[in-house]
Amino acid sequence: MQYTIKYDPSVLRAESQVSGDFLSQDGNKTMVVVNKIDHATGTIEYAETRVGTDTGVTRRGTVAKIQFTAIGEPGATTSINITEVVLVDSDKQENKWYEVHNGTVTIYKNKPPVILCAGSKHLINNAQKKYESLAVLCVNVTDPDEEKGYNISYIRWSFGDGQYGTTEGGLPCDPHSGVCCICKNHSYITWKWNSSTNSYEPLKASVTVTDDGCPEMSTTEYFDVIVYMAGDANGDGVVNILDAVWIGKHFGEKCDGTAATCCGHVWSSEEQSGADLNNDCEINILDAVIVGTMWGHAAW
Ligand SMILES: [Ca+2]
Ligand SMILES: [Ca+2]
Repeated sequence: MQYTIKYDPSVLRAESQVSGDFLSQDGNKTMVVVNKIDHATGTIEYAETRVGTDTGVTRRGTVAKIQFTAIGEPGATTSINITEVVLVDSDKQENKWYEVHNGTVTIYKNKPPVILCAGSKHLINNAQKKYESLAVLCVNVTDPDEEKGYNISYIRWSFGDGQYGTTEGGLPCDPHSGVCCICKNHSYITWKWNSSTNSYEPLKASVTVTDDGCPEMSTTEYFDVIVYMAGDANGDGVVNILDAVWIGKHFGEKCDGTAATCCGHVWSSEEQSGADLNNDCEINILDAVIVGTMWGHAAW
C-alpha cells in the first residue's frame, strides 16, 4: 500500500513517520519502500509491501504513525489531505474498498480570563489598630468558550496601600462550568485622608488573575477600597460620640447583605458597615471597645 499526505508546513512540522502493524499483523515480514518527509513542501510519502507471501491481511491496523509539532501561530489552521492512496490485494489487483478521511488541525489559542467582578465584601473597612480588622477582597472569574487553559492558577493582589499579596489555596480554580470566586484577607494599617476636602479617599486596589493556558494569559481589574482610620464609623475623620451612636443604633445586628454573591456586600447599609469596625459581621461591644480605645483620635 502507499499514500501521500499534504499539510501546511508553516503550521505543522512532521517529525517522524514510524511503521505500524497493519501489513505485519500476522507476523509476516514487510518491506518499507518509501518513507519520506519533505519539510519544505509539507509532503509525507509512504509505501510498504508484504514480502515472501501471496496472502493478504484481513483485519484493521495502523499503517504508520506520524508525529507532528505545532509550529504556527496560535489560531493557525491547516488541512491534512491524504492522496495517492493505493491498496493492492493478494491477487495483485488494486483494491478500491477504502475511504479517505482528511483532517484539519487548528493550533490552540488561549483566551484571557474574564473578571466578572472584584471588590471589598465590606463597603467600609477600618485600619487595624490594636484590634484585628480584616478587609475581605474577592474576585469572580469566568473563562468562556475555552476547551483548555481556563483554570485560574495564579492570583495577585495589589491592596492599594503599597502592599501586595498572592492567593494561596483554592487554586487552580475551574471557572469553566460556572464561576470561580476567590477571596483574600488583608489588614490595612493606613488610610488616605484628604485634608482639603475633609474626607477619606478610597485606596486604588487591583487584582490580576492568570490562567494555565499556553501561553498563560492574565486579566487585571481595578477597584476602590474604602478604608477609615480605626474607630471611625461614620467617616468624618474623628472618633467621637457620633461613632458610638452608630454602633448603639445597630447594636446586636448581624450581616444582612448579599454575601452569597461573590462580590456582594455583607452589610445592606453604609451605617451598618461603618459601625462594624472590626469587620466580624456583628455589631457589638467589640466595636464599641475600639471607639473607646481610639477616642479623640483624628485622621490626618
Ligand atoms: Ca467619626
Ligand atoms: Ca464587629
